[in-house]
Amino acid sequence: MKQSELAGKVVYQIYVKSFQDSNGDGIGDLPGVTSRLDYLAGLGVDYLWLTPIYPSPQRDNGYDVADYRAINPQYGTMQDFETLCAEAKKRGIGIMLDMVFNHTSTDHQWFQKAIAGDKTYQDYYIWRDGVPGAPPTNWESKFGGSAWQWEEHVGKYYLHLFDVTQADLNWENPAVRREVCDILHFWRGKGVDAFRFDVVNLISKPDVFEDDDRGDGRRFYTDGPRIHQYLKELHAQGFGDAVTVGEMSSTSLDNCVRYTNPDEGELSMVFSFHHLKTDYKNGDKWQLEPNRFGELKALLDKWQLGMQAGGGWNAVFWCNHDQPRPVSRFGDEGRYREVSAKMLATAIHMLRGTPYIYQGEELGMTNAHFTRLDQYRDVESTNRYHILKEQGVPEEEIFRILGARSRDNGRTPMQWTAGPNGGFTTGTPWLAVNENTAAINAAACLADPDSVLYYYKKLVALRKQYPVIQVGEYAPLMTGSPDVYAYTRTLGGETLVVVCNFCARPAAVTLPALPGSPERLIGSWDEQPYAPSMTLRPYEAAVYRFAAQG
Ligand code: TEU
Ligand code: CA
Repeated sequence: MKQSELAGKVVYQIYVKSFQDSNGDGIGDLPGVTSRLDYLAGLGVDYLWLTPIYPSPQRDNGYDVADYRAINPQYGTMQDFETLCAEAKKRGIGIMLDMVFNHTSTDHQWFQKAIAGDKTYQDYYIWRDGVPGAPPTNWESKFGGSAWQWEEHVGKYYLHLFDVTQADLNWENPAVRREVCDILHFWRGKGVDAFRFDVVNLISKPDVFEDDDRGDGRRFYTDGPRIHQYLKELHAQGFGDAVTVGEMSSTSLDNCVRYTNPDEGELSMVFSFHHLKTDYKNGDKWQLEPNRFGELKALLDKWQLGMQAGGGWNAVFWCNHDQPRPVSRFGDEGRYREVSAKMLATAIHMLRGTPYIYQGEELGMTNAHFTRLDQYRDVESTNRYHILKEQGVPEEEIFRILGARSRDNGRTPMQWTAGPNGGFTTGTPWLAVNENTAAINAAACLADPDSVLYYYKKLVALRKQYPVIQVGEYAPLMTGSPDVYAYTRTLGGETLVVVCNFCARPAAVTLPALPGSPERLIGSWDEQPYAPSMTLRPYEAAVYRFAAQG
């Protein structure tokens, strides 16, 4: 799809396991998604990104794939999937599938054949000699511990950048790359024309594996030596017309321009995460620090300007199934919850790029605030609990850290109603529903014309209505402000001025003195007229449109 078309699209991300349970087993499923299509169509979104729906031991909730061409029976049948696709299509909505090709589950038949001695399938993975207790390199798994696991049947170590049950695939092997293409063609044959590629910039490993004397090894395999070659191959194999988004772990702007400039023939767009690490201390997710707002703004500006100058294309977002809830992280959970949710949405949805809405974000859902280990399900979080415990961190501090950073914050079930389990399930939910579903739920939002939900609906509609939002030039404003993120979008003689007060106190702003009297397209508070000097209320966002003169 061309960037000019992508510019008018909005993607809604569904964490299937937590979206809607249809059969009372406490686990979200595909018929559940189908039952909510009218709600999703009401938002005006164009694609539904489904997190992995394939057979999996669920060690990493589906990002440990055991069969790429089937449906996890917990989520339903292939018929359920085909029904979902057909029903979504009737509503003008496409399905985006999540493709996890950096690794497979060790339950996958490829890995099982490898450890049974099949040399063909051993070459599907990454093995290195060593002796038990002495891994080939000091690389660390992103889920903690060594990135190498000794496999006694093979008598070698295998690489796992994530969980020990997620064995990295050997993309140097043409047979692996052929398998990937076959899998994509299989789903294309089902009418799927959009794909998310999980940590795709990690698939190209270095020719030589060596210890990292200044990090966890990521500098050797991130945006690796043959990554652009592999993505070009995929594109040439008939996926150039599909909508493709690459999740880029610890990537660089230069690479992301190359990944997404249409002239390169690689991907449609990318997720980068630098703007979601400005509350990390020393780059460590598990060391809490107040959000460095100046750094956040500078990163948003850098990536908007850099991708714009390079002809690249950003997916623009605050959250997904790996991130805490933005209202809790960057906004306010209390008095200004709805206002701050609207402000955060405005900041993203007026940007140059394709916006992503993560389930529940449109309701202003918040973090879970779990206080016991048995409430957590995320392997990264439970691993981290034990690591912090072994480091002697007090239990109370551990739960403060997990409460702020755990991926389970974004995975608590969708809050549909104020009723039992938020209307997500009639059974026992696999992960507890946030108790505040009593007040924060879709039913309440649908009944309130001033709700966060209708604000998102309007943002989506504005993108479709105004080319200046889709393809207008981005330029920063007020870059030195400690409280306000502001920018313009211009197209022809038309200018949007976007201002967002990220603070719980009023903020004075100095804005361009442009000719004409603008209309306010949207705002998180009731309207105030535009003036070059004005004061924004707490968490106030507003978008003013100056029409072309003459
Ligand atoms: O995430 C990549 C990844 O690194 C995330 O796990 C995130 O950066 C990290 O949790 C932040 O601490 C993708 C998927 O989105 C994630 O759910 C999977 O667990 C991971 O890859 C492995 O497939
Ligand atoms: Ca179910």
